[in-house]
Amino acid sequence: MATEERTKEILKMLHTAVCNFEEDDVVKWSKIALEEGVDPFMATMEGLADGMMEAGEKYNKKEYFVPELLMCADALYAGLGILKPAIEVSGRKSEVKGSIVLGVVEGDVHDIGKNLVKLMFEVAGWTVYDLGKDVPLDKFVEEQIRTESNVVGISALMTTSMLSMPEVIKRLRAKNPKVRIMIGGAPVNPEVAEKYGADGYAKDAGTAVDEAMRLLKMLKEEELKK
Ligand code: B1M
Repeated sequence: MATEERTKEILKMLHTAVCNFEEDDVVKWSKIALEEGVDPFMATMEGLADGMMEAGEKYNKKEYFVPELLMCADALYAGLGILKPAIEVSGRKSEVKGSIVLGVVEGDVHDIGKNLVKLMFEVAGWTVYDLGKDVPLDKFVEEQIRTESNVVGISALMTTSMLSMPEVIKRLRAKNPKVRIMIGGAPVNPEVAEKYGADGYAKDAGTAVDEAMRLLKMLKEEELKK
């Protein structure tokens, strides 16, 4: 079991390797993290995902451009390939197993965060219908009807693409007033979620499943009242 100091060092190495798009190093440090007993979810979020955040800051400062970001994303996914099975093994299975339609809204190709959210639902034993990225608005509605999922999760990473969220929510409700809708992504916050008429919001992958469980509970309680 790694000491606190060693854990910090491993997280830092993962962070730096993603940010410097050193895929081989990401693989190496992901394996070390597992060998030394670092929590794989922590390694993913506080190592890999944090490294991606720093890459974003470099992009803001014009030190990085789109090609560098893509190489950072490749490095992150190389690490996730190693850590994901361990997260699945260590994951807590929730008692309530719902199903969720998940996707990144039209006009937006940022899917790293959505994929981490998906991973957490899978780990918790949910059935995930992943629509991917740049999803046409009606596709969310069609997939919810096809799969009869209780929850729909919509992700957006841009202040421009998030503007489509209220329209998706409106169309989903028009077809199925009972569906529960949660939204997330960097430009989204609880106030935006309320303004857009979503039922729920999660700040990150670590809290997304709990929020969906809250929505399911709400739905069940409403049904019992009838
Ligand atoms: Co670009 N991009 N990008 N990008 N990119 C941003 C989002 C940006 C903020 C960078 C910046 O300018 N500072 C900016 C958007 C500005 C705005 O808001 N208007 C931007 C831009 C402008 C662009 C392009 C237009 C650039 C160009 O081409 N000139 C272009 C857009 C293309 C398009 O979508 N149409 C573009 C392209 C790209 C890449 C393809 C190169 C790449 C994406 C690769 C991929 O995803 N496969 C990329 C990246 C990597 C970023 C940044 C640097 C990092 C995003 C990321 O992966 N973060 C980003 C800057 C930033 O965010 N700081 C930026 C790591 C990830 C783990 O976090 O996605 O926030 P995040 O997910 C979190 C939470 O948000 C939450 O949980 C996740 C995990 O904890 N969450 C949910 C997410 N979805 C959720 C759903 C939920 C609940 C929680 O429930 C349903």
